[in-house]
Amino acid sequence: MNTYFHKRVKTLTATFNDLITKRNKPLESVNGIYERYENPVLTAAHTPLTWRFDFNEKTNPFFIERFGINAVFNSGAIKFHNKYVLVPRVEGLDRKSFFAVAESDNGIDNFKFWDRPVIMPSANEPETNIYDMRLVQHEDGWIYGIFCTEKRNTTAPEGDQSAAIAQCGIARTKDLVKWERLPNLKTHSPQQRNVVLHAEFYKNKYAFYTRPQDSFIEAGSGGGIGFGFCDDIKNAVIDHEIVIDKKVYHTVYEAKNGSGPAPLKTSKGWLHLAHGVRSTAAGLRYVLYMFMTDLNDITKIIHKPGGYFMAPQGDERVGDVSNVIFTNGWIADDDGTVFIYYASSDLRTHVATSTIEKLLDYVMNTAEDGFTSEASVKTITDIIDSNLVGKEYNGTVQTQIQGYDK
Ligand code: M1P
Repeated sequence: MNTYFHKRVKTLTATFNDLITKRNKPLESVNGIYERYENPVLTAAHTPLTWRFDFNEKTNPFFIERFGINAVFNSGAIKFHNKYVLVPRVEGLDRKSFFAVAESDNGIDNFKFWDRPVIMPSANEPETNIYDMRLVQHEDGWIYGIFCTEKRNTTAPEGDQSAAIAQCGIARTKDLVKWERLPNLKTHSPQQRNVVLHAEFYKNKYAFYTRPQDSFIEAGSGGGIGFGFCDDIKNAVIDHEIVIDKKVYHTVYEAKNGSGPAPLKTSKGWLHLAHGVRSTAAGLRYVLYMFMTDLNDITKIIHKPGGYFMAPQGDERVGDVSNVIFTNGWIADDDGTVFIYYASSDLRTHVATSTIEKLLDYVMNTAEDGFTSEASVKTITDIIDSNLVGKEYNGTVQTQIQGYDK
């Protein structure tokens, strides 16, 4: 029992067990809105060895990896049977993504994958890749998985093997094991990504946040985060799509944006977490931002802080698609704690924690984007004025902070 094979099995198993039982510690929060954590909660290395290696010495004497995993990111999230459950986009070395379920007792560490990946039935149309599931416990009693389904654009010339079409896949389950695949969402947009199902009926209909787009990468005339509803989830057709949160010049959502997880209901309104994208000389930059919609009119934005809520930081900035932070999952506990699962640079999944109270304070009391440098200076001047004694600014250093007792 001391063969090369057995030594490798022992070493890799020990390393794997250390990783999946490692405690995660919160990092000091500077902005006071949320806390990041020391380690990612899921990475490629968290996927079970039994998925990747053949444990039979006869057929795999060198204990070679037979199916490599490249990345575990963009996780749907749900509290299920009292566990914090993530359904990430698991991407193999072959670039194909699939879904798998991982659970943790505390939501911040010790996430363990279930034994087998999700067997997602195919749609009645060709699809090559599936990813970015939004998990929603709908009031109709089903847990929905709303995700992106992608295939090659067969109208593109043979020489163009990148042109693709993205659409919204819909599946539902009661146990996260058996999934019933429903027909893909139909809208008038040639492409759809980042579609999210609202957890409640709206005007007795299923309501969707959409992201119409002209091509696979460009949102183009799609304009922003859209909204529409349909009568029948088993044949989901949105006839009329409106844009509720549009792209705006010189903001963090100038190039495109998209809903993150399904919005959270609070006493003040629906809290939304979304991603915004802008172009830079170094490529696209993806950050997260928040807004709130009205409890009665869920298409009406009533608060929207200026700027980003979270941006890639430190190691998060580097990955397969660098400078990206993306989210499609969060969990709100009954005590008000909110677990935000976000991915960095299309490689790994992290958690940040906050509370409903803090998020409401952030969303309702942070100044909106004034869309000019002058407006930004006005916002900061208002903060300074309320902080410092002596409202008349005469160029001297003012050190006394109003109301702060050292
Ligand atoms: O690569 C960054 C992200 O790009 C896409 O998001 P969007 O549709 O807004 O451009 C998605 O493919 C997402 O999975 C990916 O993380």
